[in-house]
Amino acid sequence: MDIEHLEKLWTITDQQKKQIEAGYLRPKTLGDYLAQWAEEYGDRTAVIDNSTRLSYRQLNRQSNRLAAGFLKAGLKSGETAIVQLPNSASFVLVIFALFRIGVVPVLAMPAQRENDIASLCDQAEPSAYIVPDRFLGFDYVSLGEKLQSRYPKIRSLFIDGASNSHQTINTLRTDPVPLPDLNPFNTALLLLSGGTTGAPKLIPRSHSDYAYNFGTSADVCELNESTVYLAALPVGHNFPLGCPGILGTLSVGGKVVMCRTPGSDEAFRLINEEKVTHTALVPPLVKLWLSSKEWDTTNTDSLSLLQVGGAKFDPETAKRVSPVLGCKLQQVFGMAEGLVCYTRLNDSVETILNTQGRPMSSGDEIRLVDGNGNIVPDGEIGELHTRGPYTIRGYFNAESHNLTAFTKDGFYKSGDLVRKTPEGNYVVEGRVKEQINRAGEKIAIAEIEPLIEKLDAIDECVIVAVPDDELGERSCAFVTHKQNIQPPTLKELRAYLAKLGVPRFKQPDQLELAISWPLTSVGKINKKTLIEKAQFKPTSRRAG
Ligand code: OOB
Repeated sequence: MDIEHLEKLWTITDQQKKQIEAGYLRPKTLGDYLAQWAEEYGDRTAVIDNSTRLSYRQLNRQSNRLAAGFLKAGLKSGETAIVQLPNSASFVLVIFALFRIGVVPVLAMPAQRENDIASLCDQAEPSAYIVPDRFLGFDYVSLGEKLQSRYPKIRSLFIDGASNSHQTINTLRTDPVPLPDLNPFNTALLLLSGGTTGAPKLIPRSHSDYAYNFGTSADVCELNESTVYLAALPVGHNFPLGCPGILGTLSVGGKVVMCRTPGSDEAFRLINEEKVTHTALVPPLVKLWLSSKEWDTTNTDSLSLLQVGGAKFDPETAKRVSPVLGCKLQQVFGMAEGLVCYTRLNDSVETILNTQGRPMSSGDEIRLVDGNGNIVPDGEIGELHTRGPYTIRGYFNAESHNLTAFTKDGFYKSGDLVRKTPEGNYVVEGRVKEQINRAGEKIAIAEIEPLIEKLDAIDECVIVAVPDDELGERSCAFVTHKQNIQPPTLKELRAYLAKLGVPRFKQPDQLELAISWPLTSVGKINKKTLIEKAQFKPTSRRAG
């Protein structure tokens, strides 16, 4: 690759230069990739949902027409737009249209509510917000209007579906116009972090690093033209989007099948009807699918690979995947910040059941360090720090946070406690972050505790992650309360949080009253003791 030539065209950082020279990053935008796929795969089906079936050519053409519509509606290159769409063909059209005009989509999850989106608005200052009219009974137009009145910078609310008062994705499309020339090394999309302390941070992924992410993932997972990928997890998440997910499948000419919810009823039906070969799940969903198999006789024989990641997958459940679902298992340990580890399809059963695999790229660097930042001896547990061609060097608009989230030499401090096996695979043992991984969805404890402490009756609140058979981890709020005020019940607490716009998954699953806090020898609250207590009383004040 001739760097001098590229530098004449675009601004390129020194790190990017190194990655280009090493052959990892290519000077091509995501919009250009779609145009190339349309050339190569033409009339093959690219994506289907319950009402739409788009060929590669149609996807390319319609996203060009939507790009023109967005420009006409006033969106400008360099702006951001929050995209909160469920799994649908529209999602793919919308993100490619935005990629093409250099408007950066912030990929929000359908389950997020006012508080979460407000925090994204604070960070990204979006010019547009793109929502469905309704999804799973929830009215997103009202949510959009509320946010628009709170954030006047949001000039347009675009609706996927029907609307009298706002522009819709369907009516927006118009004749193609010349599109801006974009730097492929610039940010193409903003993913949401799992959240460490406080609200999720925004993760800037460039056209070229994301293309490397899904392209290499597609290689490692051995996808090809006959791959039929079921998008069951919410597609704004890095796992179903680019590991290899939707984009990896499209890059090889496969077919993407959109599943609106990840439950087994819809998923099994689609696997059968569309002869799905690949899909990705978080561990709690695997358990649900496995138990559904006991009574659901829908034929799922076409499934050849189930990817499982996002949270620790226990080896006992892992063992049941192949016999019950009749497919191979792949463990995936990844993060929206970049690094993705996979077990390989031809690894031994031992490795696949008991490890979370190894990095997908020879350019990935991993250090396991102790509390002082020193590298731990081989085989011992340390915090995983990583750097590589597709791992970010900083969050979006978060300068002060970046000083602590990355090392001086550019490694991302993942907060995961990991050990390396003699064969070179990684096993996730825990994490140093204050975070709950509830069925793969990450809850930043520091975001919820202060909200609960605002209640008159509550003195102090400490939330802990409690191991849970169904969810992997559930959240338990311990509270000390003021003597003469009746503390809330779990139901009341949840209703209060819901009113503040906290989505259900972030509301505590369990509430326990404490009189005083158990302390460690250095005087910190002993969370281990709290977790044990919460486990000991698993049903005391849990909601049904
Ligand atoms: C994926 O991405 P995020 O950004 O939602 O969450 C990343 C965090 C990791 O730092 C780790 O704490 C946890 O989720 N995690 C796992 C895991 N995979 C992710 N913990 C244990 N075992 C695993 N297999 O979750 C994500 C991104 C790309 C692909 C897959 C998952």
